[in-house]
Amino acid sequence: MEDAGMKRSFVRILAIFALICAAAACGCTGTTETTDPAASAGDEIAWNLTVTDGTQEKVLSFAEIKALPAWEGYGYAVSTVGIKYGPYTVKGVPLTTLFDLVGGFEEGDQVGISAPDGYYWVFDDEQMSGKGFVTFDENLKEKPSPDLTPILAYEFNGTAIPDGDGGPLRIVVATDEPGTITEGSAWVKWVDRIEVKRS
Ligand SMILES: Nc1nc2c(c(=O)[nH]1)N[C@H]1C(S)=C(S)[C@@H](COP(=O)(O)O)O[C@H]1N2
Ligand SMILES: [Mo]
Repeated sequence: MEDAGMKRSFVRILAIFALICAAAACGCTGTTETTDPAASAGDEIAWNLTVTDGTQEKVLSFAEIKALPAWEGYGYAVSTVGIKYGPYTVKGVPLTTLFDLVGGFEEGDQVGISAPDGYYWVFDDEQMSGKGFVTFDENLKEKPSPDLTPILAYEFNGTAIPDGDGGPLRIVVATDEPGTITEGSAWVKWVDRIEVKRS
């Protein structure tokens, strides 16, 4: 009798746990929520970023990245299949700030961003100055681009970026004002290497 009752509540707990896991894995609402206090504190996150220009190389810890001058704005992306992610408030470090650590970024240079899953994305110098991106309004109608800032983000909506959303470090093509959607393909997840390719 008591055994059956315990079994039932165990099954119920398992079912709730499975639901939570499914919701976390899905992430289809595009909102970011984390209640993990360690994740919001953020500084203990074990992750290294390599910044290089092929000659000089700097390896930065997550805490060292958070100690750099921060940039805050908005991010809103659309995937190739039309799923919208965001809008988020985003916080991170402009890529140009990172390049100051390895001799700066100059006209004609390009930027290669890599992640451990093998994804690789390139920004040209026009994009590094915030231009030359395709942008959309909330109805996914193409609209003229405001000035954009490619950043290495470590917070969405005031909390650490969960792994499922590409954290702890994700590229965001960010804006000063909400309401502009950028192409998700440039929002590299799990960034671990950023390279300036000298012209
Ligand atoms: N590391 C990494 N980042 C990535 C990708 C990827 O496969 N690996 N896919 C990109 C693409 S094509 C899109 S549209 C967005 C959102 O992809 P998702 O819907 O698979 O999360 O992440 C981008 N960042
Ligand atoms: Mo995509």
